[in-house]
Amino acid sequence: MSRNKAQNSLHEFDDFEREILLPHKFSQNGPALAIGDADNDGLDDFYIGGAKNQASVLLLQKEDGRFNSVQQPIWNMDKIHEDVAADFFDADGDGDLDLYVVSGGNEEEEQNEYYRDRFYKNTGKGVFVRVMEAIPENHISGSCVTAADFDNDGALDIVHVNGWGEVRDSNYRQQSMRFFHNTNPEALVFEERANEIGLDDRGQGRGIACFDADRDGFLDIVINNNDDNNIVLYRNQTDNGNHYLTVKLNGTGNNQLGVGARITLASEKGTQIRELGGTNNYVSHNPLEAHFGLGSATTADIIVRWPDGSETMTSNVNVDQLVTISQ
Ligand SMILES: [Ca+2]
Ligand SMILES: [Ca+2]
Ligand SMILES: [Ca+2]
Ligand SMILES: [Ca+2]
Repeated sequence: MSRNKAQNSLHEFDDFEREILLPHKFSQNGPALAIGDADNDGLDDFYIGGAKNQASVLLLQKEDGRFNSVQQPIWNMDKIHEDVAADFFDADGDGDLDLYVVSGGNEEEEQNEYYRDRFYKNTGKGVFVRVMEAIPENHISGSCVTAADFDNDGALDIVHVNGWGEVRDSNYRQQSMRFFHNTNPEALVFEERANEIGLDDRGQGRGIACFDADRDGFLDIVINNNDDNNIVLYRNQTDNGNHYLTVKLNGTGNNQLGVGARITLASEKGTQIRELGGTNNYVSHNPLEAHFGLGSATTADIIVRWPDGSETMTSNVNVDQLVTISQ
């Protein structure tokens, strides 16, 4: 133990104080990881969350394939939190990826400020500011998160499940899972509606995937819990008449599913972006297809920017279908 401690003495957080048989030091970064083109230069970047008292880091990719570590003051300010999951998504529809980070762990009493999630708005070019008033206040130890448009109104909503169960004297499952409905993207207003719409799972979440299980045009949710109710499926029964498009890609070469592609869709609902395959809903993943809610729009134009930089444009696509776009 003492040898390991000496080898890692440069690091502030010492795994070996807590888990003395660990062969390597694991706990400074992650498990939160989000992948996306944060600065809109065509190259994918990484956000890697920090463990408790470790600042998270934004790694911006350079032309030569190396990454610059961007230590913005905001990440340092929030290092008290233990980042468990993160998702890049364009919350306000302004064409850049914003960021939601889940705070979790079990090192503080339940309901502690330490467990409060954070929302960061991208001000352009990968510079983020924290906008806490955008999301409903919650102090639940969380795990998985994903953003998707569950009511097909063109605005991305957030679904988010609990992290821990009962540990020592704390019961971290005082509340059911969260659903933050994006009611005003331009003004960044999310409202908590989970109980109202029947999302009541209180499990110890380990995985979440949002996909249209029955292909009725509305995204369903499957949750994997480290618990008795280990698989929970919520079927979306919304019937509001809003239209949608689901896009799959057929790339050339080895990357046939188009992992890393950015899909931009323009309709009368405005312009929306998705990045394919870069999601990490904690230990889970959405399917390799992009779902767009379109409101009353009946056609859309789609631009795919493939990972090699080439583009494919498809115009006047009829809504309410799954389309496959080939490179
Ligand atoms: Ca980039
Ligand atoms: Ca944005
Ligand atoms: Ca929505
Ligand atoms: Ca469905």
